[in-house]
Amino acid sequence: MTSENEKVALITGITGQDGSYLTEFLLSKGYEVYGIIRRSSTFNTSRINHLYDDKYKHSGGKMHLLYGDLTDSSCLVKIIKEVLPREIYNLGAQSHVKVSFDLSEYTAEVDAVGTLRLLDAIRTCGLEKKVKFYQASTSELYGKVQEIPQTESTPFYPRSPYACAKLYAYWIVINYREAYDMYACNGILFNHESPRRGETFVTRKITREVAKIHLGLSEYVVLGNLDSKRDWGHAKDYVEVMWLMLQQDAPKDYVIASGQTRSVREFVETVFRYIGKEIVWEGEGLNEIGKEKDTGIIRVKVDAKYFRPTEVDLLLGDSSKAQRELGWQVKIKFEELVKDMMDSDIQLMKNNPLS
Ligand code: NDP
Ligand code: GDR
Repeated sequence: MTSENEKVALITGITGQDGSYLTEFLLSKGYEVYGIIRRSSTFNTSRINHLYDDKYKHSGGKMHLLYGDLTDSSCLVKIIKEVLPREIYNLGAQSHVKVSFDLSEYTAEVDAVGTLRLLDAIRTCGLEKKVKFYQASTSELYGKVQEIPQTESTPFYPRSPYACAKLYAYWIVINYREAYDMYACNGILFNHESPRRGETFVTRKITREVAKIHLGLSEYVVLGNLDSKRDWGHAKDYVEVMWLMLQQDAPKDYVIASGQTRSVREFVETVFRYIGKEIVWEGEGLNEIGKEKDTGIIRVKVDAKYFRPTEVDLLLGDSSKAQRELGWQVKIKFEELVKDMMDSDIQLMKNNPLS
């Protein structure tokens, strides 16, 4: 398909939140972008349909989609041989931490062995000296708190099957870099959100449900652990640094974070404030019920079914290495992130109340 063009990228997970923003970013830089999509019984390209020249015919433009799966080595070899990418971004994953406790083996297959399969596919095609490889590593690797803030040298202590699988991926990337002199690096990204965030992650769940409450379409939101703290940034900022990591003289691993941490409870409060309501927390213990201040109406309920067997209590990243060496910094602040998500979900619920 392609040959000497330097600007050819292959993305696994192109249909996901990050895949869609990264594709937009790479297309704006003049790249030809190839994405691996999974066969699905329902459409799974809603985040990227607008990137075709003809979005109705799904054709034209510089984005091309190929069927494949990280559990299928032969398809990975075939795709890499056909596309001859210069950059590969491995974003594909079973990315839900809570779900990984139910789908532990599958999560390992995709997130751990899938990464190995992709690296081996590059070698099978003889492209290990030509391809630059980005691995979507994660702050979940830090797990149980060892040190705050977390940096590239903070010890890992994974707390879920997802994190254990990603830990394998992290190390196999480093091993292949050292063993085969590959340009391969890990972006240790902290939580990043957006209006395109999957609906079952906590921020999007909150903004969707509160948008419904705001429009009178729903009465309350049901959540799990309100006490865990996350370092939340905007996905648009974070995909840019994936590309930056592949434009350096040497491959390295970087922490990417906003440098601020907030609890889930604080996220809820910020969102309610945005629609002009204040929540007070009443009850006992760690995870109280939240009532609207003036009316006393219960808008937030806590259900143990959303708790995880082992939780990651506190994430706060220090990305000074990336700031120093890549010139990267956060552009979109927390309040803007909340506004972006809320405005988008209010509009979505107005247009389609049954979403
Ligand atoms: P999403 O869940 O939105 O997207 C995951 C993508 O992976 C989807 O395109 C999905 O396809 C694809 N995928 C799932 N299973 C397979 C498989 N077996 N073979 C090929 N593709 C598969 O995740 P995000 O965009 O939020 O995250 C991107 C990556 O970054 C993930 O690896 C995630 O673990 C990691 N990460 C994310 C962070 C975040 O805060 N968002 C932080 C740190 C790391 P489909 O659409 O068909 O389901
Ligand atoms: P996380 O994101 O596990 O950090 O993984 P998620 O939004 O799922 O959870 C964040 C925190 O919120 C608590 N929580 C709830 N979570 C969900 N999903 N649903 C709820 O109802 C709820 N109530 C409270 C959780 O217990 C947790 O403490 C994300 C994913 O994108 C990973 O792929 C990525 O690697 C990490 O971020 C960095």
